[in-house]
Amino acid sequence: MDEPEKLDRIIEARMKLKARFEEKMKLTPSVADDKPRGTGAPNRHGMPAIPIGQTATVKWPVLDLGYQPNIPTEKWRLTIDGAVDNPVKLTWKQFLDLPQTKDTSDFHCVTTWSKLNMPWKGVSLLDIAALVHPKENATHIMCYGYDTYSTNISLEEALKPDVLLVHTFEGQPLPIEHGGPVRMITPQLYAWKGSKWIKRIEFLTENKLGFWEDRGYSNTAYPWRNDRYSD
Ligand SMILES: Nc1nc2c(c(=O)[nH]1)N[C@H]1C(S)=C(S)[C@@H](COP(=O)(O)O)O[C@H]1N2
Ligand SMILES: [Mo]
Repeated sequence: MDEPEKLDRIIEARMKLKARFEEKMKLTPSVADDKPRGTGAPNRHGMPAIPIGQTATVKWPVLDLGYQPNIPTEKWRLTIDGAVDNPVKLTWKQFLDLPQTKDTSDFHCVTTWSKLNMPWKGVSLLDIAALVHPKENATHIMCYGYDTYSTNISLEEALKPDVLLVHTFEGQPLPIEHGGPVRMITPQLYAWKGSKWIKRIEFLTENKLGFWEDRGYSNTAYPWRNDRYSD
């Protein structure tokens, strides 16, 4: 298959997926709440810049499980499988050959710091999904890190256009301590939903709990609802 044709297919699949999840996305709290909790000027989704209980930082703290895997790009692979028609295992080159997206977004850690206006570059999860074709009954994903981390997200959150698998921050390769060579970001949810050192994305037909979700953190993680822990 030649490259323009491949790109056309991804774009067509992307539009279909967008249409399939559009209504559900519009109803998610981080865009739909009419009384979001927080302070500061509205962000691009109409939510206050600083969610309730958060403080803006300039520094970028590092959080991990006490181990930072070092994966050279020649050895790096990203598996995308589960409830999909076309499972893939991407090499670094194949990953960089996918459509690239630049975006500037905010990062809200559940430990109460927020870092605003972070310039990223990477591949949108929507384009990854367009490549693998989720089955009609797929509802969630589980993301796995090279450090044994895992975290679950619903598809109406994961397929939002600002959810990216980033390899570049401020024009430089993403540092290892922040999850390089590639991590996920979820600007509309607490940042634990974005796996650093991402290794595998599994599409699921029912929700499962990831590492922190299994230890009392919220399934849904909505910053403007102070939705930190499960009830
Ligand atoms: N693989 C992996 N991803 C992870 C974590 C982790 O320990 N391992 N920590 C999460 C948490 S709790 C947060 S707040 C962010 C922190 O990202 P940072 O260290 O780049 O600030 O990554 C999330 N993703
Ligand atoms: Mo966190």
